[in-house]
Amino acid sequence: TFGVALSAQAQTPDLSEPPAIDGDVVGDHGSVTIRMGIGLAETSPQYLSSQYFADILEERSEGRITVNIFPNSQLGDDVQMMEMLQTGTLDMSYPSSSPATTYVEELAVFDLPFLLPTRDAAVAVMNSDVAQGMLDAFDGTGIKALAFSENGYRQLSNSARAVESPEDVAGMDVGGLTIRTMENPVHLSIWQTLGANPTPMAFGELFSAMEQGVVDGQENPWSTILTSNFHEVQDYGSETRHVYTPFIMMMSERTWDRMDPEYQELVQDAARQSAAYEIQLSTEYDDWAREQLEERGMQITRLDDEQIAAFQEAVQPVYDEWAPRIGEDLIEQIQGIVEESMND
Ligand code: TK8
Repeated sequence: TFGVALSAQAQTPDLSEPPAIDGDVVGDHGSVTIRMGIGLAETSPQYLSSQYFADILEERSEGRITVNIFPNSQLGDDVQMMEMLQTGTLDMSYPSSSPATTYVEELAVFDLPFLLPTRDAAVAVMNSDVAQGMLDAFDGTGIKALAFSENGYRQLSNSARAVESPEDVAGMDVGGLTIRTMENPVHLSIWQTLGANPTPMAFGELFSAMEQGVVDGQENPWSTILTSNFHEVQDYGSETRHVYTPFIMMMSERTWDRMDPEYQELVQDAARQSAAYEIQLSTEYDDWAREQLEERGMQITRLDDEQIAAFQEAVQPVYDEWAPRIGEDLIEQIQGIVEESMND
């Protein structure tokens, strides 16, 4: 069961319970303890689905495989934890795809703004052979990439002013917003193109940077903004949905290689099942989190199609710069999957 701290209770909608754990009990191949570091809080879909992952492993190994989850970036941020997987000082992590482009460059396709217009399209892309091929491309880096799930649609927040247009980001007379970005060159390009002053920064440092005014704002899905209490230091939100970011569930290759093939198959199955559950939770959380943020005083600007179109037009130079570097063929493949999913 998912005990969430009472104080956090108010931050958790009545979410769907995870699917019942079915599947055979695996053979006895010894005891395995997995240390898993994640970036988000215990109330996040990322944590709740990681707990489900742990429950599947524990139940189907009769307690021989246990997973200890360390949330809130307490073991480090996405970049640091991926390095810890490579050296084997951490067994699992769950970063966004964006900082992982240093290992698999093709992942940067997910950072192209407005590429994935609907969640159905995003899920179709993550489940596609070309995306699964990106997970396979981690082989040999020291990281075993197990499954994609949903970080979600990124929304802009800031402490300076309401934003409903690219001009509001650039602040024609008062200067551009300073925006923290993930450590990813396409995100830097997006906010530079919009006239902001982007600053790459680890997620774990972001709250205090906003509290001290080092940055005006950041961009993350509503559920992350809520569960990380960003509304305490951010007065304005804008429903830009400018990028859909996946999470990638990862294991150290050293941990993976030490496990019996039957345990490896169980870990792979559990990763896929918990990733599917995470996408369901993240979907349920999204609108509810935005309402909670408004109740907690955040002034959220909803953008109409025309205002979104103005942002899409303003960031076109990002495609001009990055399409050749990411690969026109890959982008066309992804756009083909998007169109197919929209026609279903
Ligand atoms: C959490 C991060 C976070 C990401 C970011 O580990 O860095 O802004 O969106 O969710 O992966």
